[in-house]
Amino acid sequence: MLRYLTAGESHGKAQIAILEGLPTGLKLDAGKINRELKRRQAGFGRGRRMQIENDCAEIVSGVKGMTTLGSPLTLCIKNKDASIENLHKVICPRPGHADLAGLLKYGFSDIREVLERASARSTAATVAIGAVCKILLEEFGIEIFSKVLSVGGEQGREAIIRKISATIAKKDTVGGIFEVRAKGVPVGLGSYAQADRRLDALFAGGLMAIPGIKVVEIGLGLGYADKFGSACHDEIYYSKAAGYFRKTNNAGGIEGGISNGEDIILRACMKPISTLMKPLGSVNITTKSISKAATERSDTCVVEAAGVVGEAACAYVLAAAFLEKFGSDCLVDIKQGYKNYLKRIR
Ligand code: EPS
Repeated sequence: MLRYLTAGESHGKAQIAILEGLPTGLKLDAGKINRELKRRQAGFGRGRRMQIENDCAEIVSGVKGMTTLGSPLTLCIKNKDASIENLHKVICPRPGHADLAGLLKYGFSDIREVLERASARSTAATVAIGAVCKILLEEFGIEIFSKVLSVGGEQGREAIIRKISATIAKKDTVGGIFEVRAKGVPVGLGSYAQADRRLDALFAGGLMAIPGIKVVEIGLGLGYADKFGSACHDEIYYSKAAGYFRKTNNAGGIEGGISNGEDIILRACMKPISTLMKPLGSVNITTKSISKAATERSDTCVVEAAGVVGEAACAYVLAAAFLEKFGSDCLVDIKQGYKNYLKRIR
């Protein structure tokens, strides 16, 4: 079973990820992991923190000579801004953030104690895990991509940059929609047999767990609502050369909670970041008087970066489902089993 935990405060010493359940014999590539971390830091609309950090993962356990040992893999991304002990108190919760609910739930008197872990800085660890999962999936020809579909209702790179520039000028924030696609996924990952094994439910959970994500669509998604069945289900074809295939992919590569061999197509909507430089109304938690919400160094738009995190979340889901189906101890055995399976289903 593939599983992981992450740890780390936004301005603590580091972001940590422990990934357990990888097979032995997988050659990891530090360059590939760090390139994914760099992609997460990029995108127009990022804030000043990204000019400070230079995210880079140190592999602390689970490998010898960069080849996996089957033991827990620990990844450590050091924070350059590790100022947690010196940061000012936060007393006016930001609408849309975990600030107030977290404060009341955990019994704090300083919102700083909430926002340090609630921060999307933790997604650096998610991306490091996803990068390792991508390396595993690439051994089997599976690749994952993302792209920004819209920001603040605008489509196309130039219109999106104009929108984000206008948003920066207004001291506001803006969200949007990104798409994640996985190519080369074999038929048969996931299962209809139990709710927690359905591949669509696992993708939805993985994407929804990214801070700020409010909607997940699979394939045609909301587009199913106004269609007849005859107009949206993907007809089935067969050829000797290609095996079973479809000419359309409204299902987004999943039917009955199982991958059907077509590309996996997922979309997610991210809300605007809740730290506003022109803050909304709030309440001072010490005096209970009407106040403006706290302002913090933050980003204006992170939809592009969220797409990279979305790829990582989906890579983890696919890697876990793949290892569940084909075994998880030894890469050589998994490759043999995979070859036999592909032969059987032709
Ligand atoms: C982030 C780091 C944070 C924020 C952002 C994401 O850095 P700082 O708070 O020091 O400026 O830029 O966090 C949030 C959006 C949030 O809500 O906390 C990162 O590494 O992605």
